[in-house]
Amino acid sequence: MSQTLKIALISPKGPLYRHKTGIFRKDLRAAPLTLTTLAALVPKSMGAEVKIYDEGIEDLPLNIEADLVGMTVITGSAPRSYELAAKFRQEGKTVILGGPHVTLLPEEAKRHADSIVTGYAEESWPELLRDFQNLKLKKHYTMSHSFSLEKKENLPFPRRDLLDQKSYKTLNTFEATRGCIHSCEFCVVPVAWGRKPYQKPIEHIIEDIKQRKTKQVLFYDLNLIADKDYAKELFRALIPLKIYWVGLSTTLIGRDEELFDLLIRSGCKGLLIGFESISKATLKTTKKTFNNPDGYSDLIRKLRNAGIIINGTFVFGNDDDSIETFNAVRDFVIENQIGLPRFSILTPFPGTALFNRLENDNRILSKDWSRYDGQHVVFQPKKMSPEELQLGHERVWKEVYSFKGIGKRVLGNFTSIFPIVLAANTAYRYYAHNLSRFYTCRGGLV
Ligand code: B12
Ligand code: SF4
Repeated sequence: MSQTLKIALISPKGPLYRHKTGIFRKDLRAAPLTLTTLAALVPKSMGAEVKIYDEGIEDLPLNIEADLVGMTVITGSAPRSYELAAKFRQEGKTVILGGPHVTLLPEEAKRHADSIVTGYAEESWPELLRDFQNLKLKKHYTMSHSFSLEKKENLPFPRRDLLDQKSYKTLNTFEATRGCIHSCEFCVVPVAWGRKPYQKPIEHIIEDIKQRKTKQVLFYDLNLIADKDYAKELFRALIPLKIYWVGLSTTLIGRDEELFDLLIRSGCKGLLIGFESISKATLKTTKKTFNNPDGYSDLIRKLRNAGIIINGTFVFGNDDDSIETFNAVRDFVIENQIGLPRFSILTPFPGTALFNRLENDNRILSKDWSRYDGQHVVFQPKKMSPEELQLGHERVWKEVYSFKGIGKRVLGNFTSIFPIVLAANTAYRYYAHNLSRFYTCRGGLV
């Protein structure tokens, strides 16, 4: 080992999210917080040199100078992560793997690493680094039951200074909370991290935003309103900053007037909302029954009237979906003028209740994790063939992002961030029309 400990933190590319030919154009690339957070957690007393590599924006150098390599792994990037891990280990580097996929499948990940970290790593990562320096590295570090984001000593501000600023649309990404209180059948969140919201002290988030001197904020929290009281407090604290922000919420945002009012006053201009389906039967199967399709149009209108752009997400391939579902969802999205709709193919991420159900029914067709990216069919659908699902999904993307489709939708979204909406629509149009080029196999099928 060199005298100064050298740490390389890498986010390996997935099939859709890759350098140069990647499908996520710069307009859709906001800086992830994973590696900047890990970099900030390296104890200063170690005097380590830390470098960050995001393979989604740059090719990795042929020779990375590092004693220890930490990689973040999501399911779609697992094969690439394991390939890189083998190369680095051959070169004598110590490889640590962490992230959602490692948390879901620790035994698999262990086979490819010197050590793994499961769960959130605010406490375990510094412990691992100290053990490494003392030549006492353990095989597995995990999040303790008492883990909390409330302990200020665990929360240095992310090292955004280590990122290549030019390659991202914005570095101003933040998170106030992690986790979720719901348990939708397809979701990795309750399985990986438990049904619990982890919350940072509000003054900590406000200080981070202030230090960035930014007026435009993107929250990565998977469900910012999981705990409504906390959300109200956060929104109240955002009001004096006079920023505008975008983030993620559930459809429940429309059902609490005080929360909704504070949301608008806090500067919210865009929300990603998982509508998932317009069928009650499907929502029942997926255990997302708090979504009520009868109320979707009213909610969408309410948000649009408040000047909030909706990034509405829909999933195809549930057991009640048939080939009629594609046109029904397409028409719903266009008629309701959803500003930025997104579609994915139902993906049974390993470890989820959905994966277990399909596995028990012998309906998993592929365990090539690189295809677990929401755009490939990896299971046998019930009311259509895998090919019909793949092609129907691709067709909806194209029709919703045709010039006519964009025109009809954005007409209802003349808000203060209209130029951003237009740019994002253009980026999604590119995505829609190039999707098939990014399939990892012929026609996107197994
Ligand atoms: C930014 C983001 C992206 C970015 C960048 C992806 C990346 N590689 O980071 C983009 C937009 C490209 C993206 C794409 C996709 N994403 Co995404 N994304 C996120 C998001 C919103 C934020 C990540 C983040 O910054 N989190 C904050 C940091 C601090 O938390 P963290 O990443 O969990 O890291 C902590 C721990 O997990 C741990 N840790 C993580 N990695 C490591 C590594 C080491 C070495 C150690 C020690 C610890 C450690 O330590 C950190 C501190 O506690 C998360 C959701 C979320 N809020 O986490 C989804 C998430 C990671 N994405 C997800 C998915 C499904 C996707 C897509 C498939 C979506 C789609 N249909 O297109 C694609 C996949 C693209 C591909 N494979 O090619 C899932 C992953 C599930 C899975 N099993 O794979 C998540 C968890 C969201 C969800 N709904 O469940 N995504
Ligand atoms: S509400 Fe969203 S984040 Fe929460 S469990 Fe359901 S899909 Fe996952």
